[in-house]
This record gives sequence, C-alpha cells and structure tokens, in this order.
Amino acid sequence: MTFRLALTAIALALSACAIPTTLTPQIAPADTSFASAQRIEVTLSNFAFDPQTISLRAGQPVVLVLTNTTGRAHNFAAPDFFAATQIAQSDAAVIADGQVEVAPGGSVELRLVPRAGAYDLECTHVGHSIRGMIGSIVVR
Ligand SMILES: [Cu+2]
Repeated sequence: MTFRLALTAIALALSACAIPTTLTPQIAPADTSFASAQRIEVTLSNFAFDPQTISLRAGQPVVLVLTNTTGRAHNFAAPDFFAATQIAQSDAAVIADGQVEVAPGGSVELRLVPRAGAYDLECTHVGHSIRGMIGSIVVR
C-alpha cells in the first residue's frame, strides 16, 4: 500500500515536471541563423491546411509562414511539434498551449528549428477539424 502511494507520488511529480516543457516553447540559441532560412508557406482556409503535410528538415532553421485567407479565425495546433521544436525568442510569445492563432486575413511568421518526428496538426476551433482541418508535420 505504501509502495503504491509512493509510485503515485512519483508519477504526480513527473507529470508536474512535464507541464512547463509543453506550455513553454524551447528557445533557439540566439546565434541561430534565420536570415537565410527557407520559408515554408502554409495557408489556412475553410477548412483545410495547404499543404496538408508539411515537410521540414530536422535541425535546419526555417521560417514557417502561416496565412489565414478567410474571414474567420483559425489556428495551427500542433502541441507535440512545438514541444519538440526550438523557437526564436522573438516568436515564442505567439505560441500558447501548443497552438498559434491566425486572425482572419492575417499572417504569422515563426522562426524555428524542428526536431525529427511526425506530428499531428489540427485547427481546434469548434467543428473545424471534423470538416477536414487536419494535417501533419513530417520532419526528417
Ligand atoms: Cu479553423
């Protein structure tokens, strides 16, 4: 019984430690060169991401440009991707809970260094993902 309580306490402690890494993006080193980085354009529309699969190079600085071409708000929600990615200090504030809001007709630029993996992408606005606003990010 005491052993089980101890395990529970350890599990709680570990999950508490995990919270800051998912809520706070990792900051890219200040000397990361984004000036010559490739720009990857992603369009958010009703109700799709274009391209639906975003391909990035592991460890390569990139500028991800998210553009909302519609008259309604959308977001780019990829918590696992953002938890594994380094973000330029100047862009970190636009990421909240692993997602980035893109205002109607607006555009957001994210300077980041992705880590290898395959990550889910969706728009979490009510009813959007079920209408097709899902995608993936593949980093090789
Ligand atoms: Cu949406």
